[in-house]
Amino acid sequence: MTTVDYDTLIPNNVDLAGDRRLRRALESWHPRFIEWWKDLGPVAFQEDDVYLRTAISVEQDGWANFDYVKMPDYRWGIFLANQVPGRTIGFGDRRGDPVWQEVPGEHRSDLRRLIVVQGDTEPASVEQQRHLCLTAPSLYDLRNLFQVNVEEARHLWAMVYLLHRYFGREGREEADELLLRNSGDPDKPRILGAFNEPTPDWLSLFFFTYFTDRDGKYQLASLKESAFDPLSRTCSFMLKEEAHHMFVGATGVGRVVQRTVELMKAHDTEDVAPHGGVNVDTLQRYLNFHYSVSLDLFGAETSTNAANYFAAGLKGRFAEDQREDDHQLKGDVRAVPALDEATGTITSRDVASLSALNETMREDYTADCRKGVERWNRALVDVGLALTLPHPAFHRGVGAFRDQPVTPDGRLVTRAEHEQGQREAWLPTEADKAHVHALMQAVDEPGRMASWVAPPATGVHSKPLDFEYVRR
Ligand code: BYC
Ligand code: FE
Ligand code: FE
Repeated sequence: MTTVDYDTLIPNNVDLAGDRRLRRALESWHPRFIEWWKDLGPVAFQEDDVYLRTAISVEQDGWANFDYVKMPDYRWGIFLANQVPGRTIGFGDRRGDPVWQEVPGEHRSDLRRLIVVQGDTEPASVEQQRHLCLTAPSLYDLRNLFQVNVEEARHLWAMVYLLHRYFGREGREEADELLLRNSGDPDKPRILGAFNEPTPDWLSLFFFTYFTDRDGKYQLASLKESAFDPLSRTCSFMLKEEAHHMFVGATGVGRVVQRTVELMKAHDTEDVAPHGGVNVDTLQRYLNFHYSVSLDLFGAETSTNAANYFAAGLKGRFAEDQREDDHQLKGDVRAVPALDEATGTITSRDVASLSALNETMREDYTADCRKGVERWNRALVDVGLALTLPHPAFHRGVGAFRDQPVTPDGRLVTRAEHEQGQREAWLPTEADKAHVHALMQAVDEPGRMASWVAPPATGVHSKPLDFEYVRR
């Protein structure tokens, strides 16, 4: 068990008090972080009381405290899950060796890169979502948005701690850069594609937290396997918070679906847009967009980076210890999807399993995504409709299918056909966006919901639904 120091500027269980240099480095980063939060965090409500959860411990029970807090006063802390005594490396060439408490010189730049990429996504998502507080469909949703935002900012702290503590001057410089790149900035964009896309409305937010935060779940889970123990312990604790972000997405989309079905039945029509709802075909197009850009986040089907990270013990697979193979994969082969240029068809080819680890993770992710879609479809059965995940080759910007004219059901078509489908049927149309935009009217009366979304099943932390989750 590790003790939590909650009295200092930066709550932590990493004994900052005992490391003066590190503490001072982080304390000098702190005001820049606050400045960033005020400049690029939520555009309003910064001085209002929000009913938030704050991490206070890493134990199973009672790890979080719920209370009103003004966001700039949120206690962003540094928490590592408890050290597992005698932990050994679970995969790769060094499987069975003791894990590392310091960074081995030969893996310094790879580990730094992984931590920087991870760290870059966290503040990026806060930036993407900064305008949404003006149009929340309820106070309950507004509070959930802020909860996700403060925790993503805490995830930034988690990565900045690792950079400051283990990577010297270079690490401190990278930590500064994490505040200087900004989502969608033409000169200094965020590193990964999906984190430069705008999140212009709440429907996008619900799909983003379902699909893109779920990439976070898979990436963090694979970094949790790392031989670099502080990274492993950091990610382990982050995953606890991540569950709520995906909950916001899964229940958010579910509530929109539920409302759509109610309106369809009440008005006996598939077109619920005139009645203040979102049509199922619009939902499908939003789903197509967010799923496909999230698939890109896993990288190319074959990657020597991924193979090297695995062999070196830096990044494992999802649930590595539950897999029944040798955890080294030397000489193993598997099929990955491929484009056969000669025949113009989607096929597969055999490659070394080690180089296909991005694809392995993407498949695990897809199976997980499908579960939520099936749950949403249970509500849609009543009206004879269903949502589906598009084919993985659809609308891709990374890997074998990059910029290829593939339909959502996985057919390679002509460029002209593709362009038309993309504009009119497969991705959110201008009309979809205009309608969704028009629905985005803030509702700030406790307990009331916007027209396009059903109420959640329960409130937050056993508070009633009409609790004043955000107090102006
Ligand atoms: N956009 O060899 P490849 C989260 C680059 S989300 C732009 O396949 P690799 C969160 C790639 O960098 C989780 N560029 O790449 C969610 C490489 O560049 P270089 C975030 C891309 O290394 C919601 C080149 O293309 N965490 O936490 O095998 C809210 C060749 O690609 C993209 C992580 O990602 C892209 N989408 O795999 C808040 C974990 N994809 O080297 C937070 C850490 C690839 O040729 N990151 N490229 O210059 C990684 O493990 C790996 O970097 C990746 C890429 C899986 C992302
Ligand atoms: Fe995160
Ligand atoms: Fe998240």
